[in-house]
Amino acid sequence: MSVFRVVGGPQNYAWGKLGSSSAVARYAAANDPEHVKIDENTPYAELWMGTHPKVPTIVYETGKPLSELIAQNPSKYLGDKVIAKFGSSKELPFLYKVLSIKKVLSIQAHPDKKLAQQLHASDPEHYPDDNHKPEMAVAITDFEAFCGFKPLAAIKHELETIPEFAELVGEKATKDFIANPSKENLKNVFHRVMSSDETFIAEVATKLVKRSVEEPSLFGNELADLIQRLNEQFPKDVGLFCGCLMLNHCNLKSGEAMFLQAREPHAYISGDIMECMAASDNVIRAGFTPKFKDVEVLVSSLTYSTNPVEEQKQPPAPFPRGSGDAKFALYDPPIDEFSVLHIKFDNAGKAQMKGIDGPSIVIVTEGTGKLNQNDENISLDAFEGGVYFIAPGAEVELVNESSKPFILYRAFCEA
Ligand code: 9C2
Ligand code: ZN
Repeated sequence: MSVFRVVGGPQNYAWGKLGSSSAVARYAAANDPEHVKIDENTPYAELWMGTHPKVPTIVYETGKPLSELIAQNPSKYLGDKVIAKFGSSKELPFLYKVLSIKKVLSIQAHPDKKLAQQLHASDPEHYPDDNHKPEMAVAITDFEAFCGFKPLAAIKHELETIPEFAELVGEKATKDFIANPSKENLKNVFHRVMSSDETFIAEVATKLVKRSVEEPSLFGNELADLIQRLNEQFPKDVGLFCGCLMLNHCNLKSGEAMFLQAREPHAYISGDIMECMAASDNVIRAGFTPKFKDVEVLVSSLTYSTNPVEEQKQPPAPFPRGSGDAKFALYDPPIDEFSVLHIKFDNAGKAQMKGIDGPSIVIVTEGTGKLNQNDENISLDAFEGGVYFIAPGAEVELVNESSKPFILYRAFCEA
């Protein structure tokens, strides 16, 4: 069979939305009602779909790992080009997720391949694999995030006008940056913030929050709100400085996407997204987190580039291999491991997708319909939360029998 149902696994990180308010919980429970009973007091943060050993996706019919099935016939399930390019005959090159975000995630960056190999060799407990993790977020709902450092001029302005920022950074580093707002001095400022003593951070953060309440216009009102909101989630945290003051704050509407290369700082703040990444779980964390922080590695590994938010967005492109009554939008970032295709029916109808030369995973995020592979007489019920594997080359027909929207997101790798 070249198209079949699979089951991913939820992750209950503390920042996830609670119980059935989380799309992750609803999708996971709908796709695997026998094993996932929603607990309304538990956060459901991420739904993983892929072959990463931490949460392996299972073939619904057999209850066995997808990677085991792939290993039995790698050419059929990955395709020879993907095997040759990525060197595995049982693992998917990408990891695909749904995220439902209630509280800010850790401020973080991900390693490139070289650093991932070093980190995994020296500290496998915190760096569970040796792969890089470039990633793309496609907004399902309104979505808010930190992405990349603010322009140097903006950081200079904040150091000049927000006394608590200058106080934390210290006189010399502040002066040096103001005199010469360079990459090197940005690294220095970031290092000063990240390596400050916790008691001192808490003291200065308390004053910063107070100032944001009393003089919001000094920050720009939106930033003052953000500081107060995130201070409620993580009181007096260093993230108020290294995140709110140093990183771009961006808002995406449903259908907008952003792509993050390795070694770029970011944190997701709120909303539901599809997230696709190279198959890795390597995270180097800085703030807003109870998890392990690795300040020295983080400071030494970032690129310190200051790209405008607009340049980090990944605009959708047409998908000429799709036809019929659905609208297709392709998010194809400059990376080999993955692309994401958004497929949307507004009304009843049929649509066709030609074969893709690599493996795919597709999830239904809204509505019901059919997923057909007509050469093999396969016709699967498609429902909200349903997840399916599509082998290389398989043509797929989608059917929306109702007049309600039917929406799917397909991640794939084509070498
Ligand atoms: O799973 C993040 C989740 O590591 N988002 O954040 O729980 O480690 O703080 P925490 C990861 C997610 O795929 C991601 O990279 N930017
Ligand atoms: Zn990330």
